[in-house]
Amino acid sequence: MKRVHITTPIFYPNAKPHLGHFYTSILCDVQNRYYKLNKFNSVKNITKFTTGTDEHGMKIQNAALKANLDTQKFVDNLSLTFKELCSKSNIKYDRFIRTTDSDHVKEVQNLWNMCKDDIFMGDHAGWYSVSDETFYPAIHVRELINGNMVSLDSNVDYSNVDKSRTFINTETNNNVIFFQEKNYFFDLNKYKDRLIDYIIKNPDFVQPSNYKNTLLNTLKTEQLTSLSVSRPTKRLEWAIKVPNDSSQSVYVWFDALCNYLTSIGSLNKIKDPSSTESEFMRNTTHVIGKDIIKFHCIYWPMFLMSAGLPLPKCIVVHGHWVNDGVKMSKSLGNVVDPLEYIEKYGSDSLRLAVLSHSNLIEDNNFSATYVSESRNIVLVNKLCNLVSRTSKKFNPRPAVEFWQPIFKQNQGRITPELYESFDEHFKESKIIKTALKEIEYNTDWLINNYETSMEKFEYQKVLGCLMNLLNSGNSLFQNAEPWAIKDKDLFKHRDLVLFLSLEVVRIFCIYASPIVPEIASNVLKTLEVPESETLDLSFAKLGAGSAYSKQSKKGISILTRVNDED
Ligand code: ME8
Repeated sequence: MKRVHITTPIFYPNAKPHLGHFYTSILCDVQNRYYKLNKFNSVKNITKFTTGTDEHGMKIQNAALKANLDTQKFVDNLSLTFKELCSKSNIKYDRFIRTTDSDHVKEVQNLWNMCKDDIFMGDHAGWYSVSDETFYPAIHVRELINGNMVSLDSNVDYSNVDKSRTFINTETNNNVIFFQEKNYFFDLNKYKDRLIDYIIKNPDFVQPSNYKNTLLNTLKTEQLTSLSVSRPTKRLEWAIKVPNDSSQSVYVWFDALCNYLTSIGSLNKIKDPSSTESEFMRNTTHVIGKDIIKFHCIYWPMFLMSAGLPLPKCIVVHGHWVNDGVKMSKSLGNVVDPLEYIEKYGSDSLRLAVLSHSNLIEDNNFSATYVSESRNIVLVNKLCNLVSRTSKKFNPRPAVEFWQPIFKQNQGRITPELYESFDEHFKESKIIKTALKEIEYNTDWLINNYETSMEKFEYQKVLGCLMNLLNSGNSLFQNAEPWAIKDKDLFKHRDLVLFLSLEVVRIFCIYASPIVPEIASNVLKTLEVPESETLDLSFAKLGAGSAYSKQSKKGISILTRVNDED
């Protein structure tokens, strides 16, 4: 038995969620559902999947002010829109954490106390981006003068400049403001070498490796300054107070990162290496966008080292969804609303669309056609149509179960003897042989690679193979024309075609169930696949499980096309 913890970032509820939030959440939901499947090696997993909203900080405080709403009311309303996205997208979390939850407030203060030896008070002057909730060094700051980006002048005191002047940072192009104040600092430098060493010794800690290499390079070449981990309460009221010093409020990122601990349980329990809570933490996979690497791959492990808490198993990073090359973001307003697509095409179609057209390394461009094709071509034409075709009335009723023991005896392998035995029955076994080779090739690939690919979040590869499998089932049916077989001697031929088509559908649905859970479950129910077999990969082989072909005059209809114009 293994305990597994999967997390999305907790999102800022300063606006409604968009496709980027949907994407990270789907990557996690698929991973969580995958871990719930029984594997070939029969390791049972207990999973915990957490998501939520990051509700403190200046960004939220300002957004509530702008909306002229009480801050608590403001976050209550927007947090609900993130929950709604989960329920409408079939994202099944175990806990939706809000940083305003009372247990979390207590654990943030606990974490602060555990890190206390590395926290000190100091004077701070620097450029802060409220939008990114982070300080930027002066070399990454420019003043916007008549549309031109002008470097700062080291001889100028920027602490008292006119409020109408505009400064931006060159990393995210968001506005920055100069602050001079007393803050608590965390000593990052103390853990730098230990972190570099850890990342080198644990090559999968940050994945995929392109992000790890850039991170290591940054860590090795750039000077780390101490991190400011508090703000004066008079400037930041909407925050958790520093223990024993209410004049200072905890920095929103220190607060937010701690959610990953709170959602497991109390910090004191996590600290005990023999506890189940500690096991969850050691087996945590954080999934994040590349915009927040620094916080998760530098600050977070350092806070944990300082507190004497276990590090997560890995941090999986993905690229951004972009619109005309620019990152989709709430502040720019260039976003795609996932609910619009879910309402029109269904959640499975959007899940399938984003996962078929993305990988972790690159940025991805969204197109509405992806969703329409996922629904109309893949789910309706290829999957449900095959179910419908196999269920259209055949006379006499097909005895597809005749073939099941034969495949079972051969453990789903197509031996030369089995080919021979087909030849006894079939005039045209070439079609069957071709289809069998393809089906066997693809199921072999899944048996050997599904687990590794899923665990590396290479969903696109898995989908590629599943599509090939589905295509081979459709070609077999189309080419063999079982509906046209009227010769009694060839009924076994006809039933083998039906059997193999059903097997393709059944195997496809078991493997695809984490990605398109709703349709996979509907199809498997229609085929009367016993529930115990739907969640177990050992049944996802030719002849290894049971499926029943119901017959109806028109064929069973599970899903219909959506007209793009509607
Ligand atoms: O950063 N493409 O919250 P946030 C892909 N509260 N993913 C995107 C995206 C895009 N265009 N835009 C956003 C925060 N995301 C903090 C996190 S965690 C302790 C605190 C996704 O609302 C992606 O996962 O700005 C990104 O990292 C995250 O949303 C940022 O969400």
